[in-house]
Amino acid sequence: MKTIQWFPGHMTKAMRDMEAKRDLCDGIVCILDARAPMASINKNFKKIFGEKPVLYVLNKADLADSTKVDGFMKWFESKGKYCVKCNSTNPSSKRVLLQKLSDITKEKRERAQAKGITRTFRFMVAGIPNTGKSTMVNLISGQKRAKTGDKAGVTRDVRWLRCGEFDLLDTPGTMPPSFDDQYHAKHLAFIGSINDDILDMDDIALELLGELAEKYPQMLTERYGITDYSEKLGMYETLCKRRGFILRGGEFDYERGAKALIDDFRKGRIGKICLETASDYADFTW
Ligand SMILES: Nc1nc2c(ncn2[C@@H]2O[C@H](COP(=O)(O)OP(=O)(O)OP(=O)(O)O)[C@@H](O)[C@H]2O)c(=O)[nH]1
Ligand SMILES: [Mg+2]
Repeated sequence: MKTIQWFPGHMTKAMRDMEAKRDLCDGIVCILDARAPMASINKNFKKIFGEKPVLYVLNKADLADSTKVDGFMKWFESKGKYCVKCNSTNPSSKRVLLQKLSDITKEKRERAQAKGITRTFRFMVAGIPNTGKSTMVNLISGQKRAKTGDKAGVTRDVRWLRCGEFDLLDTPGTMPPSFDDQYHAKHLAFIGSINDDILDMDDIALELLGELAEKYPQMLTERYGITDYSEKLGMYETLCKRRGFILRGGEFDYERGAKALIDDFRKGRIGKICLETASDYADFTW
């Protein structure tokens, strides 16, 4: 497979802006994708977040395998981190998120109240591209003020948005400048956090089939009639056959097959999936 690398110029500027705004903030909301929580931790965030309290949000939990997501919730908590799982497209998540932000700012609020001051609290909303940062800011603000979209790199500049008691800084999705491990880079490609234009979608589809065959084989059987998992290309061809992706002349239409598979995965049509397991990350630090 071709090595995945992607670090567009606007991310350098975004990370500089984020670091400059950090000291204005009472905390950070770090949005992760619940389908690949560890791949969505950008180790460079440590420098940007400094010592501020961080709330880790396992977003898109509606698309993810809840047992594994709960495993990660426990994992974050065991490391002394604030954590919540959420679906930012569902209005009922607003209350849960606000409660967490209130918990994190409790002491500061009480101190301000003791002095008779009413103040707002500032949070920077950070994360890799396409994890739902702008969607979450809109959810909390109760209005569609930040632009959202189902591809990586929609937000281009940092922007403050007043959300009741909180001021939230929506930020562009940012990546580490290079991926030190391609296993996690692949997960980012699967979930749509890397611009599809720089990816070889055939490659990505084959890799996704390989990983699903290992972790969720039954789902491949149910959706695509795949029962022989021994070969990625064989699975790809079964998928194309099942969906009628055959070109004139009888060749498989791999391009349509790849697009269908990746789209099905991203929209949750294959099933509720989490590609990572908390117990594999016992020694993980960042
Ligand atoms: N199913 C589901 N979809 C979500 C959720 N949160 C966001 N989305 C969708 O994910 C896509 C990306 O959302 P954005 O809010 O634009 O993501 P972002 O992190 O701001 O992306 P960038 O600005 O590109 O970094 C959109 O199509 C959203 O509707 C969620 O919790 N569940
Ligand atoms: Mg955005």
